[in-house]
Amino acid sequence: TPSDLRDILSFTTALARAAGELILEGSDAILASGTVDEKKNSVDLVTEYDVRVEELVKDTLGKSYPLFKFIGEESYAAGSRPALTDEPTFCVDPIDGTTNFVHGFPHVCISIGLIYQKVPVLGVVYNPFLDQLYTGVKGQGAYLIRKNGALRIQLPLAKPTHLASLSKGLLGIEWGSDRSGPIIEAKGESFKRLAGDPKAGVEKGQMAHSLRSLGSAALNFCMVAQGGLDLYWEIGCWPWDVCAGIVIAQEAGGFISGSKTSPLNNIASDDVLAGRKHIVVRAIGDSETEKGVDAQKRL
Ligand code: LIP
Repeated sequence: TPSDLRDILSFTTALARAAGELILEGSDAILASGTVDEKKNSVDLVTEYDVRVEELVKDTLGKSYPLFKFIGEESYAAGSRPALTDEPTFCVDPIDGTTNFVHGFPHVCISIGLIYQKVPVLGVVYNPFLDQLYTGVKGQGAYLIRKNGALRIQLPLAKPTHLASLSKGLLGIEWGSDRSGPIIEAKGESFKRLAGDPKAGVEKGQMAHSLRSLGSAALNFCMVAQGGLDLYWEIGCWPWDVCAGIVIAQEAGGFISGSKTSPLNNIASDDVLAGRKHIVVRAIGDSETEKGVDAQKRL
């Protein structure tokens, strides 16, 4: 119920702040020691703090919500891979932006999402480095909470005239952790087109104002929610990357699309696009926006 969700929101918000403390402590330790491990390849990084933060979050949630299921990035890597069911399920990325974390680039967050009946219904994203706490609850709005107060975030509903097309946008893109030849070539082509399509004629202004890579999927969604990014597009997201951010962006009035419509339908990787609806439509085409498309073919 809405009141259950409000209770879970206060609980997960306090938990995100506690996790944030551990992330800050971990940052000092990791920058001093340089102890970083690789998962699938040399750009897919993990540290002992990814695991420690996930343990803290998983144990704390487990004590207060013993009947809820849990999907987490590090538990998944360790082999705990529960199927997504209709049961309430927490979906957690303990450190989203691990590469930033190990380099001391302060776009790093803990991302706690809740899925009910296979739909993301609650999201808490906290960046302890910049004191940015974003929350979203289905039907109850999205907020940015900082030391000096809470701000409801809501994208303007009207079509802004300054963004008549993708070409005038500030677009969030990510390099991801799969840098194999065909993937990086396809992405590179798309990025090149967005940065200045040679066929459209750069001189005619057919290019995005610029591209940004924040290095954290969750914070990309939050930046869309806040209006700082006009579009966020990534290929290869996992449920814990997107769950909380989807709720925050949607509750701020954003629109989400992807190759499976809901990235959570597929426990493996997926494409995701988030932005104001007319911008997502412009990116991938009217007829295909609702059902979702292979974003790589379009952008
Ligand atoms: C990362 C994302 C980042 C994306 C990477 C990865 P991690 O999560 O948030 O935006 O490009 O593929 O999923 O590994 O830092 O939790």
